[in-house]
Amino acid sequence: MTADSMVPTAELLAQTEKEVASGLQSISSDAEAEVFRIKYLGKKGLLSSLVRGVKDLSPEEKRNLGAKVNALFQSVEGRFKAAPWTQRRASADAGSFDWTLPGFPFPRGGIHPLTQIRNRIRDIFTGMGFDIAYGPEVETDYYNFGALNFQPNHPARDMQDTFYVKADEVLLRTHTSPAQVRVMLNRKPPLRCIMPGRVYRNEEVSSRSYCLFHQVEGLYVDQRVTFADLKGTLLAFAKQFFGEQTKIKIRPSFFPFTEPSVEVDVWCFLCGGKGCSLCKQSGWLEILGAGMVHPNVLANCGIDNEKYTGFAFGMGIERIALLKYGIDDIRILFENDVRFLRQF
Ligand code: 2U9
Repeated sequence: MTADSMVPTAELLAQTEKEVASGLQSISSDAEAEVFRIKYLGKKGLLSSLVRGVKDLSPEEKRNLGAKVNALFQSVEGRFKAAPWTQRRASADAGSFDWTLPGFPFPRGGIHPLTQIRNRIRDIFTGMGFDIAYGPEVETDYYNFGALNFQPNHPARDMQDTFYVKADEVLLRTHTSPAQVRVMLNRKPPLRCIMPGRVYRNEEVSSRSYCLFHQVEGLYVDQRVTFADLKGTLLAFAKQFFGEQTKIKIRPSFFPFTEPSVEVDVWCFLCGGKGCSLCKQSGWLEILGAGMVHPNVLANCGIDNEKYTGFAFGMGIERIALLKYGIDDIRILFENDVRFLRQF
C-alpha cells in the first residue's frame, strides 16, 4: 500500500456508496460540486485511492473486489455527471448561452429637447440675476385673467380658448403669468423672476399648435425700470441663445397685461438675415412677446404703480424648438418616440 492508495474492503465500499449517495443529493452550488469531485473522484480522492489499492489485494480478493471498486468508481463518476446541479451547469455551458459574451448595455436616456431648451433659457436668465418661480397649473379665473387686466368679455376667456375645470371660475392656466401675480403679491420689489412651466389652450390640434405647451415668462419690477432695460435684457438673451452676431427687431403689439406691448424678432440664425424657407424669406424669426407691466396689473398685485415700474416678457419653448431643430410638426415633441428623441 502506498500513501495515496487505500486497500478496498467490502465494508469500505458499502460505506463509501452510502456517503456518495447522500453527497450527490446535497450538491447545490458550483463550489459544493467541486468539493465533491475532489473528495471522491479527484486524483487523490477516495475512489481513486481505492482503485489504486486493488493492486495490494490477494489474487482472490482482486477477483472479488477489483471489479466492484472499478464499477463503483464508474458509477459515481456517471452519477456525478448526471446529478441535477451538474446537469443544469452543463446544459447552460453547452446550450445557447455563451457565458463569455459581453453583457447587453442598458439603453441610455437623454434630456428631452424641450427640457434642453428650457434649461438653456433658465441658465441665461439666472446668469443675469433672475430667480425661478413656479405656480399651480390649475388656476382661478382671477389669477389667470382678472389680475392681468383681461376685460370680462375678452375672447381668451372663451370656452373655445380655455379649458375650464369649473365654468368661469377654475381653469387650466393659459400662460404662466398667474405665477407672476403670486410672486408680486407675496414679495416686495425689487423682483427679478422667470417662470418656466406647462400651459394649456383649448385650440384645434394641428402641426403648428397643441393643446398644451411650455412657456418661460420673465418679470422685472423695481424703481425706474425702463423700456431700455427690457431691450438690453432681451438683446443679451438673444445673443447668448442664438449667437453673438444676433440682432433683434421690436414691433408694436398688444397684450392686456403690458403697455406698451411689443413682439420681438431675432435675425434668422439659419440664413443670417438673407432670407430662407425657415424665416419665410423675411430674414427675421418671431420668438417672443414683451412689454412694460400695465399699471393696473401692478396695482392688482399690491404694488405702488407711482413708485414702481416693470417689464415682462414671454416665449413659447415649442416654437423655439421647432425653429432651432427644423421640426415641422409640434406633435412629435409630445409622442416620446425614441427614434425621434435619440437624435438630441
Ligand atoms: C405679469 C405681467 C406681465 C408676460 C408676457 C408675453 C408678453 C407674450 C407669449 C409668447 C408666446 C405667450 O407662449 S406665447 O404664446 N407671451 O408675448 N408674455 S409679456 O407678461 C406679464 C406676465 C405677468 C404679472
